[in-house]
Amino acid sequence: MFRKVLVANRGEIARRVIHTCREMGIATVAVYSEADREAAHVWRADQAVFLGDAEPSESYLNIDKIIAAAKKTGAEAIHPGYGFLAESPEFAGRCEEEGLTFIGPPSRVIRELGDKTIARQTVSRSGVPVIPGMDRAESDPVLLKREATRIGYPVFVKAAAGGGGKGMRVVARPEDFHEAALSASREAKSAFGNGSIYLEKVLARPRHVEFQIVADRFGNAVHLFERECSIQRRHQKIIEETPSPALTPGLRERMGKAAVAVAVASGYVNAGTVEFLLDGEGDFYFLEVNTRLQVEHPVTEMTTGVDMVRLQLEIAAGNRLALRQNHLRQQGHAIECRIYAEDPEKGFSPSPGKIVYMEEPSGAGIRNDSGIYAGFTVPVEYDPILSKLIVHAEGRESAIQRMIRALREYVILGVRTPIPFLIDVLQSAPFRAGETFTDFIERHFSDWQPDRKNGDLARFAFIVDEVSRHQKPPAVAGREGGYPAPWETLGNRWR
Ligand code: MV4
Repeated sequence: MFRKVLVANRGEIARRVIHTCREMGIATVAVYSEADREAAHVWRADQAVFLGDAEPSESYLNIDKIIAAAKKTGAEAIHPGYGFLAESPEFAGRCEEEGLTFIGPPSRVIRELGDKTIARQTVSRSGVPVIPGMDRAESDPVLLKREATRIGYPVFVKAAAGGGGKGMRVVARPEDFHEAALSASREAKSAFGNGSIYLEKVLARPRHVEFQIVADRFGNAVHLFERECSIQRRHQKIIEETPSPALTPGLRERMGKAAVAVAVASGYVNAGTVEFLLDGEGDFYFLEVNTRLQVEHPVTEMTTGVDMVRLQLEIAAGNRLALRQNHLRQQGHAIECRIYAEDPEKGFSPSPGKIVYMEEPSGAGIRNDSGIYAGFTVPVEYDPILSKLIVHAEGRESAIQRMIRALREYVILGVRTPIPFLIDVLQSAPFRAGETFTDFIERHFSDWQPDRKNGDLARFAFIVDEVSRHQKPPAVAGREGGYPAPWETLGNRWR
């Protein structure tokens, strides 16, 4: 096993990776930028290397600086976390050339799966259903329009180098095709440096169900079941859970086998995610492969008992996968809520700033993967994720109850968070009924506003939210003038 690992990331995921390294006796090296001099991931590592200015290109996206930091500190391997360089074939390739182990798939696999048309070809050959459409990118507008007619409107115009929602257009009518294809191509060119586009049939009201896969260098591959990720807004996931309320045991088995077939067909090594869209008829279609550890991996860990980062380290070190598919079980139900520094009353716009006070939920079945502490200033330069709250309980109903309880306990003052919004989503009838479709937020919560009149203890999270806005603690019903909560004693000092 490695003696020292560099973690090329920040925030909650850097700390998450460090935790497992520590449990395995592996020394850790953090990297940080000017904006992260006081960030929690820096303290928790055994060593830390300063990269440079806050801009990602000078810090967490700077391949040369990160490679140099690994060499200087004697790290043998680099864990990229998610985002930043996690799915960069150039970065994985540089690690390979420099004799450092990239904790992820080989650069060739990242490159091939990063091109969505190559991925579609590979997956089609393995017999897994792909969404009807084109298997290669095309730039000739006449040929593209002919393909659109063949597929049938509405069609999805997608960037070959895209994924996660960028460079995508739905085209409903032939007369709109040309303009949409041009603008999608231009957007893809500027976002990915590659303007290639291809077409797919549009699936109506799908669910997003993804399978966690893991494969070793010896051709062994298993899946660790699914995650339901349909609850999102503008391609940003908000709530993830497992098991998916949409899967039957039979469908789960077929989708799991398909996910493993994708892993085998692509020569996959390490942990990855095979995304599917599931339609109303119970038919599923391959969407894309994410070649990284995902934000939502903890729900898989809670229900399978597997430490995903430990698996990644074992596989990267060249060990054989010890897991067997028929030994893996899903136990209970897990839900994750992403806690961002964003204002749910202002269109979820970023809300950076100093966290002046914080109280974290605790108790049975609760996990809080956090990158913050009271006193930390959330930088404006990066993805504003503060933490992920994960709960585990026996069933879906009890997990929802536990999550609502935990969200109500969670106090973060100084920045705005979506906690009151999340509580309302979890309490809503459609969520409780398992109506998890990709249009859920749009359909049920597009004009959400907090319920300001309800000021009882049951909406504690909302109350503290109000306090941070109005800077004067409201009377708390039912506390009979007992001790004020710490945040009630802060007066006006937090803003
Ligand atoms: C689709 C689709 C319907 N039909 N492709 C959005 C993100 C990107 N990874 C793929 N996406 C979609 N592709 C076809 N042919 C609907 C979506 C989609 C979506 C997918 C997953 C989660 C949320 C979504 C929200 C809107 C659209």
